Amino acid sequence: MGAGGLALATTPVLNWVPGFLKSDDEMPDDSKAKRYPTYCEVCFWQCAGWTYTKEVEGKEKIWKIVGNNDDPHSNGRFCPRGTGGVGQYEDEDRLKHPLIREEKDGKQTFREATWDEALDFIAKKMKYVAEKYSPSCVAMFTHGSGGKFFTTVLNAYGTNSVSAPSYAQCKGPRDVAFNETFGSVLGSPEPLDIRNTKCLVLIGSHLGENMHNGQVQEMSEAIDNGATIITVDPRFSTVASKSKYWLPIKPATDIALLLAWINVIIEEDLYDKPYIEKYAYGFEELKSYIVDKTPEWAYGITGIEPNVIRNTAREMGHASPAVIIHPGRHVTWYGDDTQRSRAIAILNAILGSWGRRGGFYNAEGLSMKSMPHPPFPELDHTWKDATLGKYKLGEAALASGICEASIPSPLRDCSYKAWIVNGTNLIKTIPNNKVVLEAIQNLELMVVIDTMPVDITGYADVVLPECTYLERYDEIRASKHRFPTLALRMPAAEPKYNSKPGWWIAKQLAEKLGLGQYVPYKNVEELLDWQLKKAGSSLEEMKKIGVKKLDREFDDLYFLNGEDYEFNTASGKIELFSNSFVAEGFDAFPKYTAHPEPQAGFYRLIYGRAPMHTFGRTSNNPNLHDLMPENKLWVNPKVAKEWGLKADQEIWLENQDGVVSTFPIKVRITERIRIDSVYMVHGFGHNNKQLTRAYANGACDSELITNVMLDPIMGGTGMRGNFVTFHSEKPIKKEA
Ligand SMILES: Nc1nc2c(c(=O)[nH]1)N[C@H]1C(S)=C(S)[C@@H](COP(=O)(O)OP(=O)(O)OC[C@H]3O[C@@H](n4cnc5c(=O)[nH]c(N)nc54)[C@H](O)[C@@H]3O)O[C@H]1N2
Ligand SMILES: Nc1nc2c(c(=O)[nH]1)N[C@H]1C(S)=C(S)[C@@H](COP(=O)(O)OP(=O)(O)OC[C@H]3O[C@@H](n4cnc5c(=O)[nH]c(N)nc54)[C@H](O)[C@@H]3O)O[C@H]1N2
Ligand code: SF4
Ligand SMILES: [Mo]
Repeated sequence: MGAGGLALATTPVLNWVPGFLKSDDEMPDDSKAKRYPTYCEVCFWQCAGWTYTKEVEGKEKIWKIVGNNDDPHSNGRFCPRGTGGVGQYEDEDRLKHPLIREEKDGKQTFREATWDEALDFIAKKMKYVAEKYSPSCVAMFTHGSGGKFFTTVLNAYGTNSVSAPSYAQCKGPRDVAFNETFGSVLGSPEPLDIRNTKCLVLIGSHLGENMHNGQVQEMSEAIDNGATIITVDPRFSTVASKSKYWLPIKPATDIALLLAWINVIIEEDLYDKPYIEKYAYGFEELKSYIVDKTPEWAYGITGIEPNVIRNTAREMGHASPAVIIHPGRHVTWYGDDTQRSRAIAILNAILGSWGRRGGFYNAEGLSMKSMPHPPFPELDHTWKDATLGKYKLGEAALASGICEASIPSPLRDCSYKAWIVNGTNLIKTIPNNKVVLEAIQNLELMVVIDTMPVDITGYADVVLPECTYLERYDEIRASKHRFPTLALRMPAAEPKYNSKPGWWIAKQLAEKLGLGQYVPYKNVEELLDWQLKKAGSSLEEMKKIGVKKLDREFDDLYFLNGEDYEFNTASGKIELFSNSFVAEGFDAFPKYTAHPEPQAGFYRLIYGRAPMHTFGRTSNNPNLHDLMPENKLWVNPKVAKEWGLKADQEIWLENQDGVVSTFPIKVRITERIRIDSVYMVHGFGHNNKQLTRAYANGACDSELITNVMLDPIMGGTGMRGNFVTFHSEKPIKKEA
């Protein structure tokens, strides 16, 4: 297949974002190159692209990956991590064979096993757990594509306890808040009309470091078109440097700022009156509630001056309805996160941005059909039982909740006995890993399906090496966007070593469990072709085009002027006042509550992303490791001076509970961080020596996050209430 016709779509100025493919001349032009459609697995944005191969010494080799022009997630260009994805395939530290834990001379080791042996072992143990306890005592954790194959097997076996860290450790509070307000959980990609917006407000969202591709590109387009960017962040983030206003807020006080903005917008009549009259419920109550939440009140809490609060509110009001207060993504910060997200939802509502051009559009997608199979068995316990009746407004299983419910307790008549962990490194992902470790000690079986030897693989009874996304077929990506799209991932190379694709592993396991009728296809090609034909395409067509754009069913991307609309909420309206919160004993409107502050000599530990890495999953990737081998601790110059810290000096961190970082971290002295906080990128400080590049490089934020502030509404794990102090030499570790 030739490689012509790859001119880039519109090209916003992206030179402030490191590493994006910049122009056609970086595209493959070798006429001998073959290309295979894929979508990226380096992060969860799932950009669609092409994997190119070329012949080297008579053998076809993976060469490079570029974006697919028809794909709205990538618009034809990949971020540096996606471009570096070839490194996942090439990484010689990858998991190579199935492994079974065994005890030899009193020592625990892993031995290599065949696939048959490993899967027989798992099926036997799962049958035993089903008989001795119940199939519903098996839980799965999964993050990333491929999860559906395993979920089907588990549903057929008799459990629905399937959870992802992208809920209670990431966007759960936002999902609940937006669902209660607008009757929608937003999803991914978020339906934000950023390219048409006149004003974008970022509360912590650090786009440009958070590299969610389409959003970064659209923000650049909006900036080029003169949109106002307002960034609220205790740190001068990359996007703060592109913003008209940077509000260096005191951490943990955003709710006060949001309420003051609502105050100004209502008091100064800047809200969208006809919209509110037509669509909203509870405006008068809101108006009385915010009377005293003035900019002067918020100033004392947030440190943001009243005139700045007023001016930024006016910017939003004048841009309305083409304004977006970004709902954020990783929002589990301080335990009152659902309420902070509610404040964001309410602010968007009064500005009339929901359903409007330059605000939130109405996304449309398609769901893939399942091949007919027998009904799933009845469940004697569900994931909801894990939380003992708490968090009724939550809509998905909590990964942290399942961990807790795996530790036997008199409060429960059943605890989880076995875990299947697919593509999530729970030890570094769920805060307070003491609970995770205690849960694991109580399991009768833990199976880990991963591509790399990470923390969690070290605790498994059986490790199953999945091949990388470049070596496999996977589920069809059928995401919602301005129009529905389908995207295919197919292998561009044979699986290396003795690794296998997830779909194959799941199907084998189903058959060994006697559940073959739930996976009624010979191979994944047959399944995908069947699904694609139901959706108006075929495997053959998708292999050629990679991405198929479908027409919208309805022409309703935005509301028409004055259109009647019923929201999917209890009142059928946008709920400014939340009756369901009140019914569950929570405040109808978001309330600011003060959070603990660091003691003298301690600094709030905040963390975030870097453009060239995704969590800990890329730190050993040979391409990306070279771009950023370790993280550094951002320290304000005043603090550095007080402590006598020098640039690049290695220090150890100790948190409020006496937990000391395993590895030291280098100091980066910069004005770009407030004096009450320090900052590091998450995903470094790996403990597994088999990660030959990533081991011991930088420090790990997760181990210092021992204080978890639980969100009472949905169980999210607030992680930013931890404080650290510095040691220039490694202190003797205290018992925490
Ligand atoms: N390159 C890259 N991009 C990614 C990822 C990745 O691993 N790498 N991961 C993806 C995923 S899964 C997610 S969920 C998103 C997360 O990305 P975002 O949703 O953008 O994450 P946040 O936690 O909002 O962003 C961290 C920012 O919050 C600031 N901050 C800390 N405390 C406060 C506070 O109290 N108030 C305010 N206003 N700001 C504060 C920090 O200084 C930092 O700049 O990124 C996605 N994109
Ligand atoms: N301390 C701290 N904790 C956090 C965050 C933070 O910023 N700081 N962020 C939170 C957020 S927003 C999120 S979304 C979660 C993310 O949590 P996770 O998704 O658990 O994050 P990763 O560290 O990327 O772990 C992914 C695992 O998947 C493996 N993997 C990669 N590709 C494949 C594949 O193709 N197949 C399989 N089977 N495995 C694969 C990787 O090797 C790695 O072990 O973490 C949350 N937890
Ligand atoms: S944003 Fe980057 S890493 Fe994420 S899916 Fe797209 S190209 Fe891959
Ligand atoms: Mo996330």
